[in-house]
Amino acid sequence: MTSEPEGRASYDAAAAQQRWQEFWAKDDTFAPRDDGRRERRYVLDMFPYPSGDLHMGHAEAFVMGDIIARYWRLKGYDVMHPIGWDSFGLPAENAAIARNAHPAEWTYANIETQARSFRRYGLSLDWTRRLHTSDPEYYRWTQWLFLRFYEKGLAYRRASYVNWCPVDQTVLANEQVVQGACERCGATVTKRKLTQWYFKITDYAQRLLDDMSQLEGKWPDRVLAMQRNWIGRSDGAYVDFRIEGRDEPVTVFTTRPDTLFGATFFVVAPDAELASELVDDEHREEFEAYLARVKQTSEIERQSTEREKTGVFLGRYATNPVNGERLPVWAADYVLSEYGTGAIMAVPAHDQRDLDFALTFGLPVRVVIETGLPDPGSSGAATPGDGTYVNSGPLDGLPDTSAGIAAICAQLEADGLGRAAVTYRLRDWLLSRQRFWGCPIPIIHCPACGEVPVPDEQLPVELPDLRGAALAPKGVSPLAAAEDWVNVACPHCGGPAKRDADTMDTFVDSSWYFFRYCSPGYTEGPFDPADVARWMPVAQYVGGVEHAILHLLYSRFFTKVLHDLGMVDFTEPFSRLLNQGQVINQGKAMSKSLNNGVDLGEQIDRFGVDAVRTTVVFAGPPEDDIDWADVSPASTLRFLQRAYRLATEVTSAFGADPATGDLALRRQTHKTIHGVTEALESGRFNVEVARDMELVNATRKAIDSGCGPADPAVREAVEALAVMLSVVAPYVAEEMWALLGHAPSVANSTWPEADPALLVSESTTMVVQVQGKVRAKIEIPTTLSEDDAVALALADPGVVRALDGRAVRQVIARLPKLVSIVPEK
Ligand code: ANZ
Ligand code: ZN
Repeated sequence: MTSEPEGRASYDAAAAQQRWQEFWAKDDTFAPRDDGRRERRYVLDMFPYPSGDLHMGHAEAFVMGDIIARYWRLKGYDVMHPIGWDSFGLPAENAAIARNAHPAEWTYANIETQARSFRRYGLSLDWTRRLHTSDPEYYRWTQWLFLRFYEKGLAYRRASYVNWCPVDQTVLANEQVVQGACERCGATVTKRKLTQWYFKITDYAQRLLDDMSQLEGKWPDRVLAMQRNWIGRSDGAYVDFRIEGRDEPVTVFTTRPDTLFGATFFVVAPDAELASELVDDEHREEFEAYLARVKQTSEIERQSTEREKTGVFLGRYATNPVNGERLPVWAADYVLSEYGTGAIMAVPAHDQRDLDFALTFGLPVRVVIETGLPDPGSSGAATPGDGTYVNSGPLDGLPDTSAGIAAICAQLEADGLGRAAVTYRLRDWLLSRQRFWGCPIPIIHCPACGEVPVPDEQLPVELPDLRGAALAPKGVSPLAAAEDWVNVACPHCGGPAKRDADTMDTFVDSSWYFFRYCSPGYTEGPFDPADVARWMPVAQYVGGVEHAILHLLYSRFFTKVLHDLGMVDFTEPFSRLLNQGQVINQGKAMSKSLNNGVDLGEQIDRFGVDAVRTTVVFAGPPEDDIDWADVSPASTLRFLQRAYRLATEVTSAFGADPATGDLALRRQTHKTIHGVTEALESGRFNVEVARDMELVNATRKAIDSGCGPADPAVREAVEALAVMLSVVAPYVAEEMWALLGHAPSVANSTWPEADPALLVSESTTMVVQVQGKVRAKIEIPTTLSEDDAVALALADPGVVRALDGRAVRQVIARLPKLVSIVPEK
């Protein structure tokens, strides 16, 4: 398309944005009615963090949710599409330290900036439900929920080695350690032994797996796969080993109990209590030195198969329960303290990690499964697969692994030496943080009574007013140093006690916010169960794949606990999930160092909100990444201007009957409605834009060289366009709607319906047979009458030749596809 001719009407994006933002705000256009007259649907965008102004990533994520919300509203659903902020967290605290301010100042200023930008971006949000997790009236309920978890034994404290970020001076969950580094600041993470709070999510491991059946086909497959891997169910057995000189047996977890006869040594995690307990005096010094090194090593490194194996002999022996063999006990860091039981039987012939270790330290390798592959001891390659049992006592001769496992488990069980078992990779959720800007943990530590929950009626435990240097990281929570705040009377005995000075991981705040949206002002609980029952589960959740694991897993866990508390009657919070792609530039993620950032505000200033939104949507399916170097907001803007101009040209009267209009254009209009509806239903939002473009072109042609602007078919086309476009480009659509004579707003109109009669294709190929042989193929209008069709067939030269002067005895017409002619003999 060429550029716009001078002097034609065009829409003023900035003025339209101003006008309609004001209208939508005043009219509360996007607040749900909640009157039960329409089916309810809850559309949720992932919780924004107030890090700064909106960026291109937000532009993509939020337009996808907005399309769904607007489309459903037009389809007649009562849509709830709320907004709020996940407003606790470290960046605010670090900014506050740097500026000698309170984290709230930075946080709430950023929220205001983002809120303005969300409004400008034309999102159909319900602002009446707005919440912030750092508001005391919100975190009161985060604390209340914590206490319910605590009462159920699902929140508990224990000492263990935890990931420690030396820069942020706080513990990190395993999930927040990325390749051995702190997810936030990049510092190398080390281990510290600390007493921390955990949520017992492991109690829900199996349900988190099982309930995924509800999400199959509704969540992206890759997200389900990531959840499944993270939970990591492993089927195997526990086997008890005697350790010489120790009364208690030590249990190992193995997925291959059938290789028990091939165990040649025994390994415990160096950082497990057991290792320090087992090591004899002769090896203690060496062991302590090794343990110190292990603590500097991240769990990811420890699991790397590339790394050379390290370890220390502990001077002790275990006894193989099935054959009484003496197995040397080692400590080695490839065994993790927090998985299984923290101890293993090593079967080097059939486990690569064990083989690498055996070859490094000269330990024996014994094959107990003959696989036909080269001997592991000499090849260096373990043979983990199926084969024939050898050297395995009662297992010898069994046909396969599952028979072997069943047999050995039965025997172990009969002898009281083991049992079939399931373990999970999933660990309990470490939720305490030694930082200020988070939700305080509502527990009081009393020297006499121990842990005492803060009584419900004393919630919220509000943060004290600390700012600037008082927040600087010092290894313990800044709250611990706030004397006035931390020292309290024990609610139980009245004696001097101290508040728990840690705050909660912000993932706790965001694990239940979607419930609060259903009744944001509720004061009797975190939410009104009746409101939640009406609106939830969320019909459509939209957000980035970076939340594929933790946020979703934690939200699913919270939902199940709320279910068990009798507060909700469903077990999965999000019925459908859409992961939008990312916006990149010149093939790479946008970054300061590459200087390839695209500023959303600047794009909007240049092209207007509608053009930016439409460009994002048109670039490809929502799941795909968009390279901003490959798209053209300028040409998108020209398309929107062409659409707008159509609305300025319609001259037929408001309400003119389209049935009297141009048939070809009507067909195009209804084909477009049909195609766009299908595209939106199947999440191919880019296709809607392409179809709308075709209809704009067809309407243009109809006005310029066809039926002209007064034809009611033109009005019908432009009205349909305005409604359809409104989900993507709401401002220009509102302008068009007004130009067409409608009262505001197009958001309150209804989605157009395609007339099936206008969807049949306009022409088709009719086959003409003479005596069963095809003699002609004729292009005919699908609506051609039978008489006309038969006349056309009989006049066709090929048919005339085939008849060769014979009279016609019979004509069978199956229109519009076939006319079959039977001549006289
Ligand atoms: C003996 C054996 C023989 C094993 C064999 C495997 C193959 P997944 O599948 O990941 O659950 N293991 C158990 N606890 C461990 C820990 N704390 N740290 C490191 N490794 C541990 O892995 C289970 C297998 O990993 C277990 O089965 C154990 O090695 C090892 F031919 O036991 B196996
Ligand atoms: Zn007390």
